[in-house]
Amino acid sequence: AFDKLKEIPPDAILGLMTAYQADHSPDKIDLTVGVYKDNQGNTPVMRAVAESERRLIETQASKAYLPPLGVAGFREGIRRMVLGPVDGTVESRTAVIQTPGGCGALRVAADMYRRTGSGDTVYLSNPTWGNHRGLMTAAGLALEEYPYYSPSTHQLEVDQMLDSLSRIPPQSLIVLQASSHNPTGEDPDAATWEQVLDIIEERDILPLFDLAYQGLGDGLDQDAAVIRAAAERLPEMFVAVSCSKNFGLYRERTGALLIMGKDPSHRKVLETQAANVARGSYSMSPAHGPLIVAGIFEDPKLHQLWLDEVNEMRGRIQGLRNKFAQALANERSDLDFSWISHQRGMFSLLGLTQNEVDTLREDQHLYMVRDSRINIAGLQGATIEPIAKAVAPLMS
Ligand code: PLP
Ligand code: TYF
Repeated sequence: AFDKLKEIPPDAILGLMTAYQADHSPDKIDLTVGVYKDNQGNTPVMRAVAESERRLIETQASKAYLPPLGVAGFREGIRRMVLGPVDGTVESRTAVIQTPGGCGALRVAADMYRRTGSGDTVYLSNPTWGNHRGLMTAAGLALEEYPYYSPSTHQLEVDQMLDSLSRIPPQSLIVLQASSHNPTGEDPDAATWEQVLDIIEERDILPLFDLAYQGLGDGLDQDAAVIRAAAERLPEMFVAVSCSKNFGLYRERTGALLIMGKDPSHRKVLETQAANVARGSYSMSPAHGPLIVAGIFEDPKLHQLWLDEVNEMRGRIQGLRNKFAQALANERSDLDFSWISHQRGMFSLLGLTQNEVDTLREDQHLYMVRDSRINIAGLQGATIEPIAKAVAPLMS
């Protein structure tokens, strides 16, 4: 049977990470995979996470199975982190299941959508994160795109997006990145989000909000603002939450799926369906990460430490954006680079061709994703200027 299978090339992003690791040049620079890095290029374990994990290991008496929906303190804490201080109705309408990372949540959502029988198509932004396509296709959904951003003008394509959304068939599924859009760094402003929600409500479209960078854009509350607005006015939605970036728990595979139904009586149905989808593949989600997160949510001092660390990460990213924009402007007084400062989160698209990206990698050991996405957190005080000098001549 296995001889019928063909080798598959590595993931476009993770493959470059491997290529970078194999490069022996002392000058190599990694702006590929979206992990937060400090000024030394390290991705340290967050202090609040290390302390919570230490306590967990000291006190944990068993590794026996937990209930299928996951750790109660984690589920409750995530609901509050995402929805904020909501009124009891929204809370009682919202099912929460712990998932293996944000990817696990996206896949469970896609499988659940299939089960509703409402449709077989999902709408993704153009461009979007490559994994969205794989995850949605694996669930049996057909892919469609809506216009989102033009890498050549560095602008959101608002009119084209709204026009396209207003023609999506009712009950379709749409993936919306709530903030710090991957790969563009460009998010709709509040007024544009309102227009998007108007269309979604009017046309009875089912939104799947992807929330992978909460806290790293404008702030924990601001980054979930569109989700909170949607919770106030829409009957149904999914939210796929990742703790990979804002808790630095990447490899622990920590996330959650929120499923908001029309009224509280649906919640049990949604929870049992989600648990059943999970049982059909990985049975239940790993609990180490969620127990660490619950330990942070439940201790006011650790919670504050974590908030401070998230704020520090966000501040560093924003500082790097400003410095990088300035360094580029020093090279090219003919261009306006303010878009790099006003974009949010870890990523921006430089707008280079694949050939240019390949040449930078081969000749200068500067690694970025082939669509010219850079990880802003991968910039360092000492590398900003050489990077600006390498890429500025190619930009427009
Ligand atoms: N969605 C987006 C847009 C992402 O960039 C990521 C990032 O890694 C995820 C979801 C989920 O990641 P994970 O499954 O590692 O939590
Ligand atoms: O976009 C990124 O770099 C992150 C990490 O298959 C990532 O979201 C990249 C590729 C992948 C899984 C995670």
